[in-house]
Amino acid sequence: MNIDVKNEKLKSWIREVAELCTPDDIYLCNGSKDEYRDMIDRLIKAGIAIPLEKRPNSYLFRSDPSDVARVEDNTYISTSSQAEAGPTNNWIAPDGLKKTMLDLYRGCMKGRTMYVIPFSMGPIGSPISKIGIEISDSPYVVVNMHIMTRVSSRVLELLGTDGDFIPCLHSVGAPLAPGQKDTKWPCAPIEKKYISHFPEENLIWSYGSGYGGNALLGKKCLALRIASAMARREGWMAEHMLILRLTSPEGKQYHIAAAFPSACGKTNLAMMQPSIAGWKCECIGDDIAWMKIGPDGRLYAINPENGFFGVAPGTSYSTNPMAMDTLKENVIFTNCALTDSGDVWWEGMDGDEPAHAIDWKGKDWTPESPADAAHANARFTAPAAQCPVICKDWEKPEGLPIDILIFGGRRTGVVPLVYEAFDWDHGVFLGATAASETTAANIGAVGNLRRDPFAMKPFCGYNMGDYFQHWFNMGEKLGSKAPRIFYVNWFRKSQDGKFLWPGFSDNSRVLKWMCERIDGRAGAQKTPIGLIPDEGSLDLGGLNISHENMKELMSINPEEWKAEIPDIEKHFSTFGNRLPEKLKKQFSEFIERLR
Ligand code: TSX
Ligand code: MN
Repeated sequence: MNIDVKNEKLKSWIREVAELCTPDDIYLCNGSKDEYRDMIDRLIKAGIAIPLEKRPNSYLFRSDPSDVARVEDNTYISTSSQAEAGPTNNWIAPDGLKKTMLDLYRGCMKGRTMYVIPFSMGPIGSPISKIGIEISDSPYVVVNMHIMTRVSSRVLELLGTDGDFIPCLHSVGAPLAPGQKDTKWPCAPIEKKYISHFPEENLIWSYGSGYGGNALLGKKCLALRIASAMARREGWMAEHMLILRLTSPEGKQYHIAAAFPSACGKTNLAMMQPSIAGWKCECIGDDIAWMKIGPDGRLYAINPENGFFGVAPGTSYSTNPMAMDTLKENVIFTNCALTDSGDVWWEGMDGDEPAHAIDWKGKDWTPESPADAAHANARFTAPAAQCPVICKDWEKPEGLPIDILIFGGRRTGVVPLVYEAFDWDHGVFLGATAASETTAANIGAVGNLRRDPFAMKPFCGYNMGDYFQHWFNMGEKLGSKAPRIFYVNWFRKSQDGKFLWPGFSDNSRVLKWMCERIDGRAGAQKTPIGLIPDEGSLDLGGLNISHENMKELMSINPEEWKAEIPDIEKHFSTFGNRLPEKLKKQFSEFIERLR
């Protein structure tokens, strides 16, 4: 082995993996700009990265058509007992899963270079940060990790000889025979894809996919699945939440963390610019929050990531201008369309569709083509630091104090625009019952109601019943210093099928109401589901919304809510004896209030 590392655990792990996967070469990454440049240059020469004339230092990649999204059915939480993984996770016993995967890993890097990627989730050296090392045979993974995490040799220095790290092993699962020509996006067939987590030993093994959350192991695998299990053991929280700072005209700052299932516009809210005069909004993160109780007893959050890995289709100057301005340079695009002028394009972008483009599969496309030009899950990978509204304190090592937690979902009916939980425990009930109607962007039939507790269903690294209990435990520790909890639904429709709420920038009005609740300046009315804004307490100034529409938007129909009870019961019953007593109590009190 020709590479020089001082950390004993790392040294032996690299040797072990090299002997198992038998790569042609081993390369230790240092995270430098030169390294990025070199990798990109080689990918351009191989025809894998397409430089974009219109965006400096930006490149388009096209994945294999079979490798376009996270593979939830092939994702495993491998704990010694199945009960520990719980009903929301796929489970295989560690011994069996490791045996299967070792057979796949044997010789899997033949003909390839094995990259060793030292990275930090969270600012390097922050007390909340965690160090991971990803070993991967994918240069696409290396360049994306450069943007999404802090890749640096400083991480190795920090590790010293005996520091600990989270090993993240990744292979695209496509060894090359001598002389065999490589494909542009090597990967394994679906039945050989495994995204495996061993939370009892902080270990990640991913095989067969080169895409996003399957391959960039710092994100969903480490920062959510493994971190959530660590967080429970260590008394903190790893959540699927955006983080933002709202500043009032008087200059008072409020920090908000919000959890939404996919297709609810989390990245849009993270970068939202208020429509109300004098209020300012800054982005801290768009996907993951790690939260710890600080020395003053409050809950402090950091964004462990270094970039945005966002869905491109639907992103435009009208839905998210700050994201569009983030994407001007230094971006990796995946599965977007390529225009004749050397730019990327996707469905929902501003302006006219191009008369001709190359679609995400590399084929000619015109507006007459039956299929979309960009894949519905096409992505941008962009440095968070170049977002025009990134908060100047986004990398504060101690994090930022959270005042407000928000849950939400996409519901055409039943759920009002906003309501507040009576207290922390009631807020946990709201998070645990959070649900969203499926859209074309999800799997399954459009319009089905899917329970996605805390937006963590695909990301909780242990039994979700225990996760609910962990939330109650955190509430007890936080006591009167706990953030207040709210539930929102931007997507309620009128009888004639029109969105009742303008959403986007006008969501600032809802956030303002929450801030005024915190300060005791806005009134609320008790209803069976929670506290809703007093009439006149939501700032609707300058908004063209009729009194009738506002009434419909905020209406609570007890009969409709009673109709939700059987589904919540079914949802809760899946957790068996792991369902916390406190959640049963919340549920029966909810039913009682609806009587
Ligand atoms: O992201 C959204 N947000 C949050 C924004 C900060 N979207 C897009 C969701 C898909 C990812 C929304 N869509 C929001 C919203 O608040 N609201 C809606 C529904 C809606 C769509 C269009 C209009 C109004 C509401 N108006 C016109 O088209 C003019
Ligand atoms: Mn996410």
